[in-house]
Amino acid sequence: MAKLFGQAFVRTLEERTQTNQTRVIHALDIANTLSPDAPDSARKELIENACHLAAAVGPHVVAIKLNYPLVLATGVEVAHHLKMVVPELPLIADFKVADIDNTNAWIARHTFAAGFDAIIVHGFIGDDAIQAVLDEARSYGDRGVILVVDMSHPGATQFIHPQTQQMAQMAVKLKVSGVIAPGTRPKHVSEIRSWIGSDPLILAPGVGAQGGKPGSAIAAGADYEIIGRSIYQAKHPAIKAKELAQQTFEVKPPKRRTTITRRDALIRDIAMLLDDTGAIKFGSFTLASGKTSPYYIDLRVIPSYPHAFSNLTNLFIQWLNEHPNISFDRIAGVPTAGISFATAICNRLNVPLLYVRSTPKKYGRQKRVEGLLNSGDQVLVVDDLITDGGSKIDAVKALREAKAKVTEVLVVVDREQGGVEQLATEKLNLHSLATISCLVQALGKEKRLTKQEVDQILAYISEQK
Ligand code: NUP
Repeated sequence: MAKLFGQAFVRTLEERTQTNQTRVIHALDIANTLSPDAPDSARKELIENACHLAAAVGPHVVAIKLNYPLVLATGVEVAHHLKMVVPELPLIADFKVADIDNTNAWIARHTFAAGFDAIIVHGFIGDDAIQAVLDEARSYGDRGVILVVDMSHPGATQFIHPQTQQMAQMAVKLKVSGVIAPGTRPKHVSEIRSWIGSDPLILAPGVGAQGGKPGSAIAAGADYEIIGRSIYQAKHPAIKAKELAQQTFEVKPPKRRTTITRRDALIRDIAMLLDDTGAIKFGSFTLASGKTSPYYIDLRVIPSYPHAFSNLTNLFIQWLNEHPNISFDRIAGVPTAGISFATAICNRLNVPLLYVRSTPKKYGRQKRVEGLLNSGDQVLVVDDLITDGGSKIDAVKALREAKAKVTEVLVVVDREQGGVEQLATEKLNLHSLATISCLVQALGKEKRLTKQEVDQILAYISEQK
């Protein structure tokens, strides 16, 4: 798959979609009400208001978009102030860049240097002038570039819309991070999706104040809806943002070819994360059984890498969101590694945590399940790895004795050594973020393992089955 510009930016949006359950980008256009004659004090106040609003709506949006009036009124340093208050929120500069290559490069430089994560550029200026921005995006550590291929206002149908298809094709050729499509015309959003394929993001403004219905652009194939006035002019912007987040998230987006590529992307991300942290190692290792293995996995190191740990938690949550049929009241961690993963997931999802001791407490009521469990609670069991499933079955037995209902077990890596079959004997379904063979193949694709190594390890894995 072609690598799009602004991978980190795109990933952050995708992760926030899952963790915060929203597909809203807030257009923080609050300077639209400031008179150009306003005194300096009003401009300072504007920065404070912008920060205040961003912090309030932050949990319900994936990113913040800033427009010209705000930046003209406050200076480009508004980005820096926002980064201090909401560092987790990507900032998009809606500058609709539309100049010659040299000037565009300078606009992009100033924008990225100020801290913006992505910039919006007009498509009609042609590929050389867009390429100048892409070059800057790359030299500033791969920032995002979003191309306007259509717009949401009525006049867009005069000159822009007739050229949309060609601009969409150029967007694919240039591998931009995403495109702007009209939230006021969902039919055109689906057309644009069919032209650009599954990879580039679609950001659709025009929802709310301009007449677009919340969720309708998402239903037509957009990834995000850009919403301004409906939020910042609301009596309670955070409540309104939350409501819009729900409306955009509960919509079922049309099936994209990405179901496959997203799965592949998830496996690739896990593979890279395990490789980067040394949680997976390749070579020749002597196992406790005395046998040698060409790989060794120890996921207990991951929590010592806070960034990787947080990313792995996001991947767990992404997986859970993609499997809504797996419902649970509580999550139980299996000692020892499973407890740290279960804790992180519960914390993010606001779900009660349990954990299961490997041996009963020596005093008191000899409990094995720690935490609050009601009889009949549906419990999801989480662990790092599964080999043959022994420790999972043991934990499930303890949970069932404590009157929990347990049918689902989720692990990061399935070593494919009979875990699925063993668990099935206890009426348990095993789910894994990745199997060992998928991880090895992904590392081969990423050139972290040679073809010969991949073949050798895959042969070993199938011998173990
Ligand atoms: O086609 C476009 N339509 C549009 O509204 C492209 C845009 N970038 N926008 C911007 O999205 C617009 O300038 C404003 O910042 C935001 C929509 O705000 P609102 O209509 O929800 O208040």
